[in-house]
Amino acid sequence: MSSTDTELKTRVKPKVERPKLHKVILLNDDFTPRHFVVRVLQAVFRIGEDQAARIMYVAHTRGACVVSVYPKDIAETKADEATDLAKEAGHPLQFTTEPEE
Ligand code: TYC
Repeated sequence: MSSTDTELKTRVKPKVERPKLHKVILLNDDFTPRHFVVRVLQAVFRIGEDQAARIMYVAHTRGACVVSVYPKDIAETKADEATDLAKEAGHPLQFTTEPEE
């Protein structure tokens, strides 16, 4: 391959951009019991108890915490699933999503 070929190749933009990942964010509230938050994190995001407890505590003390990142549709489905589980149990716990920078 000549150096000209190499130069051309490195300048070509990929045809398909990698889709942006989206963050699922856990929001604090004053009412949802801590143990319930931990259970929901474990069930919906497949996180172990220790890590779930750490994420819950960060949200509890700072107001919010990133739980994980996923492709947009999966992030939105998981955020809705987790928020719905809480709603069904009568808790105001909420999860939101936002694109990663
Ligand atoms: N702040 C809640 C309480 O004191 C517990 C809690 C933690 C709720 C994290 C939501 O994302 C949350 N019972």
